[in-house]
Amino acid sequence: MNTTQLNETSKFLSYVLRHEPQAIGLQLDNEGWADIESLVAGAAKAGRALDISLIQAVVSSIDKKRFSISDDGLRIRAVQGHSTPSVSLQHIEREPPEFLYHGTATRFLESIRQQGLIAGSRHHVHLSQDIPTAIAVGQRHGKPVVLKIEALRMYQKDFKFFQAENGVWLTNHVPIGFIYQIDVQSSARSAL
Ligand code: HQG
Repeated sequence: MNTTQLNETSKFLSYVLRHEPQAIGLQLDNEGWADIESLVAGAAKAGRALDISLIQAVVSSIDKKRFSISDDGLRIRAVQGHSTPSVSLQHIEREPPEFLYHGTATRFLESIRQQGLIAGSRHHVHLSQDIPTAIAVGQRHGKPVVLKIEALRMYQKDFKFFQAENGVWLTNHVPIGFIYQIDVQSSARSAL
């Protein structure tokens, strides 16, 4: 199994386990679990050779822990990042640290200034625990920019925070008053 094969399989699993299970006739329960046998059968019908050893290799090789397999080994799910309406994962609600970070791209800033951070097509706004992770997330969209979020102050004002199994922090909406843009080089912060 080479890295390309693992990455491609990971993308395919993200697609069907987070966004479009119906593309291969797969059912997810509302906690996001899919039967591995049905996943393999659905993938085969769609012309993709997938087997349990490849799935296990992807699950254990990805440092971000995107997926988890049930204790009985029969089911798999994505631990966060869903957009499909068939899933409503009950994430653990938690008190966040004082600050969390959101990586985005400069082209979104104007709209974020108007609306704050919104979940868009996903179920939550995703927040990172550290700046390097936020930079990597932002780079996926263009020229990265890191926003510093006053998470604890939000929590004290009754905004809910959740933590996915892989450590990613989630919330429903971040109003503009809790967001600062930080200059990653000098770590100075300014109002957005
Ligand atoms: C932006 C990855 C305009 C938001 C990562 C982001 C993450 C706005 C984009 C996970 C906005 C949505 C999620 C507003 C937010 N106006 N744009 N008001 N509010 N945005 O991909 O956070 O690799 O849905 O800044 O590790 O980039 O998939 O979310 O740029 O945890 O496992 O709208 O995906 O994990 O983009 O990434 P996304 P994200 P995986």
